[in-house]
Amino acid sequence: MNTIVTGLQWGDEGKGKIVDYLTESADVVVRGQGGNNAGHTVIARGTKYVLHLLPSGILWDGKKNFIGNGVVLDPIGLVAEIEKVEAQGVSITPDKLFISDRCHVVLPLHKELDAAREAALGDRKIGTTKRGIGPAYADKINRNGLRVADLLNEDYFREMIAHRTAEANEVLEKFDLPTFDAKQQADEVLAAFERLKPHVTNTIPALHKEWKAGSTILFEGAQGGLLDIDYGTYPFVTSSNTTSGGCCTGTGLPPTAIDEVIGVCKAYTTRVGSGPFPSVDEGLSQYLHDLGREFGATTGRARGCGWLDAVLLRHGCMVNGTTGLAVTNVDGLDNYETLRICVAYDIDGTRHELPPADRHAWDRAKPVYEELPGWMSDTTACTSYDELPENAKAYLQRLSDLCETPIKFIGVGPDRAQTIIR
Ligand code: 2SA
Ligand code: GDP
Ligand code: MG
Repeated sequence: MNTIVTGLQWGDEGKGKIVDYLTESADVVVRGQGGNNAGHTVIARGTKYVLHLLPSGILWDGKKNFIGNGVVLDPIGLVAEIEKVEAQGVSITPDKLFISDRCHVVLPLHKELDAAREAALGDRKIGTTKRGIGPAYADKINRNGLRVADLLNEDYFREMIAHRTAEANEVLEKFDLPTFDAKQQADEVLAAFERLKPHVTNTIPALHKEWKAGSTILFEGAQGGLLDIDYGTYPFVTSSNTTSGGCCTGTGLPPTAIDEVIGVCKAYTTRVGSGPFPSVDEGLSQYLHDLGREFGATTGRARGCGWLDAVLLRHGCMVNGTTGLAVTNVDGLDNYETLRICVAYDIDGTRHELPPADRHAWDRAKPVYEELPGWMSDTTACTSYDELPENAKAYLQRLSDLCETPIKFIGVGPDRAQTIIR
């Protein structure tokens, strides 16, 4: 069985934990989009790991991890991440981590351009992670990007980075921002790349070989469906296809290689960065932040929190072809008396069961809520569905009905062991 694990909300649904859980029975874990904007938290053997570019399977011995062609790769960031994870006792060897030679490279100048654009947008900023993701994907689409294969050809890389730096400097000068020295930038990127070189390969035939040999492959999605460049809350999205299709274009494994699509959602909704969030709720945000929860795994930003939004989940299940749900953070609602689920939006008096395309309509979208009684008890020690309180089961059943998708996993705590299978 080859399975995609994808986020159904605005990221941070707990994909890292679910992927880590499923890795036990997988041979291969592969990332196909995004970059080190991602922050996937895994708590294994009592240690907390936050992974950005490394697939979550890296924490296991004997598993192969692939960074596929659709990922934008920051060599300096990846080396820092490898060093951090190695300092936590995980070895990262060329038989464990494979990097596609087709990945586009995130350069230091991309990060600066990302920050410059955000500053220029002022109130209309996207709220990016400032990891250079947008500018790197823009260069890719503009056919102006540099790929990992280009890093293997040092002279060519230096020549191209000189052109790209001159272009970027023109923009940066306009904003009175520090400009880049092409040589220094190339030196830094190439120095970092030395650590990565033994991992670089043509991952496409390597993945096909695994597929044909019957290996179990897990696709690790990053960000979430509502941040998808096509299906998300444009323009407040990331720059890749975060939905299941992106797993194919980003790895070279075709749709026929996929057996299951697990959509991960929290039992409530969170969002970092700007953009529409109809079911946001101040009281719930405060409650969860007071519990020390919902801070960004990459930037530490406080995430806005709100009620479960079935409009978004319905759309996400449709676009992803979700075959099963993983509902995480059920324990986050343990002590809330009355819970709400947004079942539709009221936009100018019309009921909408799916999200609108018109960016201005979002400002007028009023959530239509259903109320359900909370369970007011601790679920964190529950190990089976039957052990869950009746009101928790009713809440989950309603969620499943609204999405027309069965629930296969339930998270009642951050630890790998706090996962209930249905
Ligand atoms: P970008 O940096 O160009 O991809 O930002 C564009 C939008 O995508 C959102 N985005 C994310 N949302 C949730 N989690 C992400 N990863 C980190 C985490 C975020 C953090 O796991 O917590 O630490 O702040 C992630 N990455 C990108 C971003 O907020 C913009 O709305
Ligand atoms: P990802 O980006 O989708 O992998 O999610 P993040 O790691 O950014 O954010 C999810 C947060 O929820 C992390 O702090 C996880 O440790 C935590 N988490 C995941 N599942 C559960 C759960 O079922 N209960 C609790 N309490 N925390 C969870
Ligand atoms: Mg995250």
